[in-house]
Amino acid sequence: MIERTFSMIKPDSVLRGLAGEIISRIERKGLKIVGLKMIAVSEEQASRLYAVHKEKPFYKELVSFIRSAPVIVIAIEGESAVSVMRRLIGSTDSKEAAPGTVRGDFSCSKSMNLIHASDSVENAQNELSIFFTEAELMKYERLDAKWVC
Ligand code: FUP
Repeated sequence: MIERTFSMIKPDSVLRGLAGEIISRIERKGLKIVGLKMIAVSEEQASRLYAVHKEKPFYKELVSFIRSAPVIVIAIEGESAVSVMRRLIGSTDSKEAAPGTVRGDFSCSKSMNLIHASDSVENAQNELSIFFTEAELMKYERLDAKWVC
């Protein structure tokens, strides 16, 4: 099923010059980028994105990290896009993330783990609405669409 998902290239990736590498992996996988922009995350956006973590001991640090430098927010479309992106980024704790994944290849940290991607279609819809208006999501077809899945 064609799904939409939300991803965020976090401050550590931007500051380490890894954004292009990560975007490239998403493109090369065959997923379609339908929205993309560099932003400074507002306090409100951070608290909406991380609402489920509000009571966690790491919440304050999480919000201050995500607001510490620019991020790149990405709207992605494709066959099973939610689970494909989750596999492409790797497990939360980068020390345990498999080689070949973004986190597995470029990070050893649990908190500075380079990238976020929604973990369900419902969360994707909600997270997309925090960062994109409908008008910002582009409609086009990739020329290689029928070759990649
Ligand atoms: P993920 O969906 O893989 O990004 O992971 P979670 O939604 O469980 O966590 C969101 C973010 O909280 C992670 F990207 C990093 C941070 N986090 C910590 O800093 N410490 C923890 O123990 C767990 C998560």
